[in-house]
Amino acid sequence: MTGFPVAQIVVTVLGVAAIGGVIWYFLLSRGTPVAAVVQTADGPQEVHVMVKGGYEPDTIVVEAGKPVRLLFYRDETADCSERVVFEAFGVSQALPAFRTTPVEFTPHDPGEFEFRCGMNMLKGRLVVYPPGVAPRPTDSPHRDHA
Ligand SMILES: [Cu+2]
Repeated sequence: MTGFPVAQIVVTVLGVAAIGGVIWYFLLSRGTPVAAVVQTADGPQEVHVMVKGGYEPDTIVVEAGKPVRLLFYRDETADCSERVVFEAFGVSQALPAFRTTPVEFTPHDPGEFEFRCGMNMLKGRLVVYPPGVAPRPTDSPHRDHA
């Protein structure tokens, strides 16, 4: 359920990377979701997630063994999205409407972990890759849209 074109996400990612002067990468996973990670200087892997009838991106790719800070901006008042749950990490966090709420934890083991709303309707995936084994960046984000 992506609301805006990939090109716009790329522009945003480039802008964030330029502003932060940080290492960044993004990739496409199974067609639609785009996960952008910014490795901040002080450690946490930061990812901004828009919450509006779903999660965007709905696939987030991070490195194992390093702290993760997910910044959820909930752009709606619909009850469905008022809580985000990462069961594997013991997280059940309320997300006030029209605010950014950080969710922080450290994934120690590689794997794929679901996250969801409190009602188990909206879903996303956290993909944790082994330390130092970054996924290959996608050459062209438009490749799958030809
Ligand atoms: Cu829900």
